[in-house]
Amino acid sequence: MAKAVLNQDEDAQSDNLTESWAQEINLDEGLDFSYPAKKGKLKVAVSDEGARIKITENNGPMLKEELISLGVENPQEKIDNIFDYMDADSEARGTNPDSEENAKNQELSALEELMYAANITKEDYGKMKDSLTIFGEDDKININTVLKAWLEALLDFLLNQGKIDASDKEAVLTLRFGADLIEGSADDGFYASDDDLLPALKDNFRATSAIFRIFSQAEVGGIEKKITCVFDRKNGKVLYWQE
Ligand SMILES: [Ca+2]
Ligand SMILES: [Ca+2]
Ligand SMILES: [Ca+2]
Repeated sequence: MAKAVLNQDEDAQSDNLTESWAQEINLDEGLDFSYPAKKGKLKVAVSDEGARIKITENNGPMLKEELISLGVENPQEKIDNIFDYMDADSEARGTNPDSEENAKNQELSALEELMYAANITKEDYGKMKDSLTIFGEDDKININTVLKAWLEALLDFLLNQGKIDASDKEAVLTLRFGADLIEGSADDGFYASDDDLLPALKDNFRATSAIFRIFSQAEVGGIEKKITCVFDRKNGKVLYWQE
């Protein structure tokens, strides 16, 4: 059902929160498609994987900003630990000699594998898991679906680097969240296509997404089943499946 909604998407130039896939769904909670079926209940929630930051070396500096705003302690060290776990070599970067211990030295195949990286605690993972991803056709984030807190952090990062100025930041936030600057209110807007993005934002942001996370929860005869899958709409491939 969720796949069908995604495949019927009305606008190829933009994926944003006014569209059917998100419209019927509260991005935080998911929509309850609970129907009083004879014996079961079903709940489906779709979220945009492109609203998350992809864990790549390129995105390292932005990841650090994100970890800081998520309240992860020693963010630079944790990022070093994560990249050491993934990078092909066995040389510890940073100051922690244990950083390469038991490293996979390959790309992650599931986000949960972050917990195997040196010094990444369950608590760290809990803070990071809803904001990061290992999926994405490139390193860019969908400016139309990213949460306000993350968008602000990323814009501040670009501001500090001198890539944008304060009025650029204000213009982006006003476009996305309206004059009230409140996320989720009636005056929120979106970018209709990549062409509308400031040139300085195009390295980090896009207006569309290819990859979505679908969470479904079914209850039949008192037995509950939860499935999370990550789905690439472009090629119809399931990238991740967890029951
Ligand atoms: Ca390394
Ligand atoms: Ca390594
Ligand atoms: Ca608003």
